[in-house]
Amino acid sequence: MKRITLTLAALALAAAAQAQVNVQDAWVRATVAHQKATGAFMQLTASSDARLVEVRSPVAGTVEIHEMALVKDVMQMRAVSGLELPAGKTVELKPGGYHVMLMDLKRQVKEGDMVPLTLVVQARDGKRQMIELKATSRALNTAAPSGMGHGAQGGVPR
Ligand SMILES: [Cu+2]
Repeated sequence: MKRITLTLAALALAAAAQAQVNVQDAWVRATVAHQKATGAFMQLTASSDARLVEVRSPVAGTVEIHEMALVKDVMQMRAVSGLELPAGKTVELKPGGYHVMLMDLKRQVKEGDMVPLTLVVQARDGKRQMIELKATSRALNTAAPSGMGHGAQGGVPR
């Protein structure tokens, strides 16, 4: 019993030292059958400087953080090693901008599905925390990122 109490106290201390990251409006673009990749989008606001370094999801074999970049006059997406979350600033992941790329999808993501995502956020001091959330799947008629060239394989991760 004593050991459990101590562990809880240690966890509480660790939590207090971490940046609070507020996640809003997390959603995933619904897919059609056999589609192998899709995007996840959200707004992130960190209470102190932090960096999104990794995203995991059980629906995808590979998850990357992507940016859009103009390569030879063509907008392409490419993987980045992380996304800065400056203190107090809302960073928007949206179609046509930064996004979480869910690749090697294990199943179709249907409209209305709740897609589990784990965000790994690193604070300035190197401490990492995991944020578990569920993103709602939405079917949108806006232009899909898949319509653009995909530079993830050829891109140089920073
Ligand atoms: Cu992408």
